Amino acid sequence: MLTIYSADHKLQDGKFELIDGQMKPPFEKPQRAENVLARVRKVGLGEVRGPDDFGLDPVRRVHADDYVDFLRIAHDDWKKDHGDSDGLPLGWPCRNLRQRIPEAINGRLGYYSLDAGTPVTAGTWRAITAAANVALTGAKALKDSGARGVFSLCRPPGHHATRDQFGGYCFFNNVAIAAQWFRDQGAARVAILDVDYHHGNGTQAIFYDRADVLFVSLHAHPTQEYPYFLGYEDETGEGAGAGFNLNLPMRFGAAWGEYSRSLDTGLKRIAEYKPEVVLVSLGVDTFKEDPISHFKLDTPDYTEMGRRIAGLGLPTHFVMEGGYAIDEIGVNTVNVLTGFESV
Ligand code: SS9
Ligand code: ZN
Repeated sequence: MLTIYSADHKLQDGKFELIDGQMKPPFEKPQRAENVLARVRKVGLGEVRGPDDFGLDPVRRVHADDYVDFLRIAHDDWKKDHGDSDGLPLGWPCRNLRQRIPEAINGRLGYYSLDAGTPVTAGTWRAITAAANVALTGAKALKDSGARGVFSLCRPPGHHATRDQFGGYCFFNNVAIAAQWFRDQGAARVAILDVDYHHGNGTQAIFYDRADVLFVSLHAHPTQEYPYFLGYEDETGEGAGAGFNLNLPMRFGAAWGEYSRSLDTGLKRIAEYKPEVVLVSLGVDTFKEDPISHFKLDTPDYTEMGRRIAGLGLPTHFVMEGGYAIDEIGVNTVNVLTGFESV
């Protein structure tokens, strides 16, 4: 399987995230992608290729112009007020406040974000444009080559990013940008399967009122876990998109038995939909040793996950999302890909 990778991901290297009342070194760090890449090479998965530059047009098909323009200058503006540190918001336009864009960078960071766990650094812009290009290059390679599967080793991840908000370590929604690109290239129906431990709130929100992109997500129940305010069972789509959103939340402690039944339910829905292409938001933070998660998947389960996804028999674009157990992120991620190829 072809892998797309850019070393520019290393430019997203935050000093701290605010988590559980403490400033901690970020869990979302460069070594994650390096360990996945090392495993891709070790098992001889296939060629590793750098991204092409697609420019910002395909990004703007998913994200608001003002949000894209904000991200481009956010750290420069932060630096003017606060010096060289990472930018983090600490106040949001919540209930009983106005939805206005203030002048101050602190206020704009709040307006355009979901949480204070996602540092905006000097290198963020270059890293996130590279990640979007990695996803787009993978999409194009899948379409042009007629291969069964392609792996876009995106970092930072993307599935929490909405049309105009960053958070959950995500800035540009890489999988949504790639899905929209397939649509714009003529694919009538596109399905996204999100197997990251966290609900893909950004991806869901972007496509919620559309029938041309089916979103299916398996995740920790939002009543217990981040992002807390989206990802419930009763969110099934609206307007033209009614019936084209499927959330399969599971409580803390879910292991392969329960997880695989949800996976089969999700895959059945995707098969009924008859998409021309499937995108997989591939997070492996469902792993039993993940430091921020509470599911119990084990390393061989990822191989079986790949096999079951291959059972769809559809062109499949794997897009990297989360996974924070640094020592096992490589083997778990690549097991999904080799499992897929083994069928
Ligand atoms: C957990 C805080 C989680 C955000 C996690 C984002 C994961 C992206 N107590 N913070 S895949
Ligand atoms: Zn996650």
